[in-house]
Amino acid sequence: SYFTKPGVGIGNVGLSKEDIKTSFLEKLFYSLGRIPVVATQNDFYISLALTIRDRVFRKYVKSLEQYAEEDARGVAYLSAEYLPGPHLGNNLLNLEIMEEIREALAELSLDLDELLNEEVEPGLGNGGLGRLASCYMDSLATLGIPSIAYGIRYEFGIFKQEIQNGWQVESTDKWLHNGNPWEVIRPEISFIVNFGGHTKHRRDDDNKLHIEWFPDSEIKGIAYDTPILGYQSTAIILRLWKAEATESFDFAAYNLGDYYRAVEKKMRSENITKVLYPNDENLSGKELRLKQQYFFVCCSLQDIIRLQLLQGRKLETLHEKFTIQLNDTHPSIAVAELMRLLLDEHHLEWEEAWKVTKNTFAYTNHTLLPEALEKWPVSLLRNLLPRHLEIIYEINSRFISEIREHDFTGEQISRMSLVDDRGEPTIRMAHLATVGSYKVNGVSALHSGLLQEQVLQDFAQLWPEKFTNVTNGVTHRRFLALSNPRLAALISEKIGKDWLTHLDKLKGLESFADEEDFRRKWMEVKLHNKKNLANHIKELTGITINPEMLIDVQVKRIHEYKRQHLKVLHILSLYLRIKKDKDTNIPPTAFVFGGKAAPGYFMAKRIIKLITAVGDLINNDPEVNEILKVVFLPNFSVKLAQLVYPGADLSEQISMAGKEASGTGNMKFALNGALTVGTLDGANVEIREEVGEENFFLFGLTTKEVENKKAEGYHPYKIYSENEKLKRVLDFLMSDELTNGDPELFRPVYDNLLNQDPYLLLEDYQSYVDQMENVYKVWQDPGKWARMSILNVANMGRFSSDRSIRDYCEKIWKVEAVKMQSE
Ligand code: 26M
Repeated sequence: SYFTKPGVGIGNVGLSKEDIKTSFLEKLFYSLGRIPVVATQNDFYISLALTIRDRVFRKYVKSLEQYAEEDARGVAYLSAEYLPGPHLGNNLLNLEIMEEIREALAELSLDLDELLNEEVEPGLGNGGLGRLASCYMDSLATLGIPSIAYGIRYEFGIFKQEIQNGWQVESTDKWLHNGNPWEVIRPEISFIVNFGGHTKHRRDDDNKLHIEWFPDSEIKGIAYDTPILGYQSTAIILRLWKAEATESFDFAAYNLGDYYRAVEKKMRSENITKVLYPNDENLSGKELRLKQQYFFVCCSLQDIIRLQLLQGRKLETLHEKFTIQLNDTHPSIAVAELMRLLLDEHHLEWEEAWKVTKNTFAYTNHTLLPEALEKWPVSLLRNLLPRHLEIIYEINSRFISEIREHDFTGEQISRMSLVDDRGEPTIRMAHLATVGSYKVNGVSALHSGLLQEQVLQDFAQLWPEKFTNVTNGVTHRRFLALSNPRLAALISEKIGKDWLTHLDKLKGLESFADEEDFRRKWMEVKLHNKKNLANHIKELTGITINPEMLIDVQVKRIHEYKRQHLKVLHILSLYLRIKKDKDTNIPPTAFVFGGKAAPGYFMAKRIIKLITAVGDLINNDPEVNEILKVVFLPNFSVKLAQLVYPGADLSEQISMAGKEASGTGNMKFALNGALTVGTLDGANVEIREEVGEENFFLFGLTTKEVENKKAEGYHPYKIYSENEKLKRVLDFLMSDELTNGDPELFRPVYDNLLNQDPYLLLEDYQSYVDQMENVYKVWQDPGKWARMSILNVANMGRFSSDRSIRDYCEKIWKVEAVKMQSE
């Protein structure tokens, strides 16, 4: 081992307080050229981050040796999005040196919490899908699975959200502004990516067909590596690609002496990794988005092939050494790109190349929403990736010949085709991913079932063994141990610390659920977290909330199917009740919302304005504001999430059944002792099964009932006119009190609900309001509430991302953990 070679200096990377203090001051001095008296808080943060990064890299290098020695099979995770959250705290947790560092800094008159607060998190994702990828990295590292994650190093991540005058206002996320101490540039790991041009077909003397792609532009991708550390374990690499112009890009321009044109072209080519696209936006036809996808896929596949060849192995056995997971269809052009690399660059025959390809990829679907299924216009592909379009056509024609042999109807065959030519011809990326993968999975039991019955039903009929489920999970290290240290300590006091690596152990808490003293301590921790949350709410919004209130939270991207506006209707019903009769028995409640709306999503932005308008009305009405408060937390992020979940009493998971693929916030809330009010949607179904139906507030139609309701003809106006109280609530949307005299303000919401209501808010309204009454009844019995809260946490074991990753390893990847030798 490199580590035991004589004469190899590996520096002082000890974990003792004194070692860290020395390294920290050395970083400040030698890496930043500063001494403590003139250093800024950011200098101190960077020095600490670099100190910790050294220790993390040491673990990484060590594990690489081990993987090489065992010649292990590994996973490459391809995702266009990651939301790792702040690195520093998580690394300290996983190195188990949080308290030592706190003391070391205190001895230097520095406050760890202030330094933790300096970190700007990488917002390289939209929401659930990106955060899931990061939870999976945490578990891959913790479990010691040989793996690497690939993505895009967006210079600007998800936009920053401010609320001005109640409306969402977006600005650029300059996350790299203060420097990024966690990444290392790898200039030697770089690949050329081509675009455009045309192909030429020619036959050689043996009549063998050779196809050559003559692209008309090229870009270089450069690797930036960030180590992600597991708990008491090793680190894996997040490898993000940045686009740069190549040296030859400007050759012609320079010859003409047109320096400025050359620089302009350089800037244009570097656009590719400039900015993350917000999803929920109409992306079809967005050329830059397709360029981003192909760019990172092309670099990642070349890198994987490099690793395969470096280890002296043949490409014919690529699938034996690597499996590549496609996180949604965003990287699905990889199917065509791997074929191109194998055929054109490495000269395999079609059959051989196809065998390797379809045994290498596995595909995870994350949504059934028809508007979210990716389709790329054939015309765009022809311009940008002409060779890939040819390959896709060839895959399709072979696939169609294959299914013709089965008993599929003509209608089914055209439904299954990779090409949709009913209107402007497009390529269905989910079909390409399904045909080109050996496994396809959904992200909750319900969602995987629907995937096989609806969106991919013909494929499931053709290849039933290809389809499986892996229910999502979250890392309880970040979302309990790190973000809720008091609850974590209370749990460990009762059942020991094994739960950090085996979340099932939480089950041991069940036997204490009836212990008076334990319940009291449990609720004391919750109250402490609520005070902390209330303080931050005050700081961020100026709104005062009493920490004794029931804190009722809905944080997630704003979307009509998630039904934030159903919550608003409920709040308005309470408001009208109080206005009518001050002596209702509604318990004091703070309603907390958070989440971003895609900048182009009109209705979602209206819903934010609706929430803030209701907040302004209620928070400023002395008749009501002792009982109700409404808060919209701006710029929801991983950092804010870590503050919100521990302080929540009630978790709102109220999407229309059949629409939320899984949800993962639902798991994070329950893990922190919040009770859930929710529908039978996504992973709510499984959460309820685990915690017991008596510990879950259920309401609303089931997926089947939704289908039937729609089939028989749904008439929201009828519900509106027959439910007196609901009618009053809905009409209030048009009242001057709420709209400040602008009748157009909420008319789009009002009209949509009365006439279409595609997500059945009115249908589910009464059952929701009734279930909320039940919530209030239980809330007024603190002993019962505490018991339910403890039982929720005790039964969350299944929703650890460690379990999800074990499932992927067993059901899909056939990859095993590598045991780390201790140093
Ligand atoms: C696009 C256009 C218009 C409206 C919506 C979209 C859109 C919706 C969802 C685009 C992509 C979407 O899916 C990706 C995604 O983030 N899915 C989420 O993945 C999480 C992790 O598996 C799940 O927990 C969430 O339920 C799922 O929504």
